[in-house]
Amino acid sequence: MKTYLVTGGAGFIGSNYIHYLLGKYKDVNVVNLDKLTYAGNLDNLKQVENDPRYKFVKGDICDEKLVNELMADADVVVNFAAESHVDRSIGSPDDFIKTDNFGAFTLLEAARRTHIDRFVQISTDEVYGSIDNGSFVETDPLMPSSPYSASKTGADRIAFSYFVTYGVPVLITRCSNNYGPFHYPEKLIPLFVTNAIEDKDMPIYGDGLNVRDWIYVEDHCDGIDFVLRNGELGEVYNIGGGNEKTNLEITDYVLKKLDKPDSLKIFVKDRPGHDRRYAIDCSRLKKMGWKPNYDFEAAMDKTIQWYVENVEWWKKIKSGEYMEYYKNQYNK
Ligand code: NAD
Ligand code: TDX
Repeated sequence: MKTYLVTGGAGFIGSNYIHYLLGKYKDVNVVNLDKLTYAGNLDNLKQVENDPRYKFVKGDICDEKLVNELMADADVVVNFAAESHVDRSIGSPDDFIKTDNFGAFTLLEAARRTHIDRFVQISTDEVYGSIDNGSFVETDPLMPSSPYSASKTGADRIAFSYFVTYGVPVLITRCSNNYGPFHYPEKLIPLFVTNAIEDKDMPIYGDGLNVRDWIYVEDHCDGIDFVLRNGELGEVYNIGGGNEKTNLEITDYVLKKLDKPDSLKIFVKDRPGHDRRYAIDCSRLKKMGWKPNYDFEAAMDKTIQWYVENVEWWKKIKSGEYMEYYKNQYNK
């Protein structure tokens, strides 16, 4: 029985990963360490909360004492915990530096003082920065351009340094943009889907021609699992969906699927320092035998349907603190 310490497991990808893990393997225990920031939501884990293999611990990855205690019983660490929204990092970067850097450092320090089998640092394709043509391979220079991506780059390289310097069994994954259930509705796809359902505006930044590569969240979880089992320690692995779309293409897809009018599209002020295009080359993982399973349109339809069927989940979020943030964001 392996014990996984999953940090940030109450967020979007972390909760999907816990469902994936408990669904796929019988012989795993999962300890979910999450601070429950605005983005952490225990509703995401209702289906597993009574599973005897699952335990939730409310706490901060920067809390050295707590992290040391939990690390002592862990075999595998998967660090999802982070401040994750680029727009918020532009408004107030401090928590990004604290959690994404000091938090990762605290976990790695604890890991080097005990024995663990694997430490997976969940990084992002944003660490490479923007690219107009072609795509980034794992050895390309890192040129992050937002406080979010810069703090994620710090964590990515701190993790690497703990492998080189102290022999912590680190693996690093850099994934592209995820979509799927339990995605906090401040990010493009869940925001636009839920706004369209409510006949509200879809605020497109700039000209809407920025490009992202989209991957269904379950494929990301599967990629992490593959890297954990087959990756070489100290190495970096790009995980991408191979579905490059402009933000306008995503918007039009959502409108068409929900049969909503074009008039919901509004063009708003651009995000400062808005990266034009993210693109990663995933041939390294492909050569090792891994590829995403989901087709983009099928997974998008499944995702849109999930938001249609789980109105209660996102309506609860789209109130209070969220609304304050949203109003300030677009000056509505
Ligand atoms: P999210 O914002 O939905 O979830 C983050 C979770 O971390 C929340 O549950 C939050 O409560 C928790 N958390 C924040 N600070 C914490 C702290 N100090 N201690 C403990 N828990 C804390 O984010 P997400 O979209 O699920 O992303 C998860 C990870 O994957 C992040 O590291 C992100 O950088 C990375 N990533 C995300 C994407 C994407 O498309 N969403 C793509 C590539 C990589
Ligand atoms: O209202 C919006 N209007 C808009 O045009 C929002 C929220 C976004 N956008 C644009 C900005 C981006 O070009 O859509 C694109 C996607 O935006 P986000 O959903 O905020 O994602 P992005 O900035 O690409 O970052 C995401 O992918 C990489 C995650 O939030 C990160 O955590 C991950 O590392």
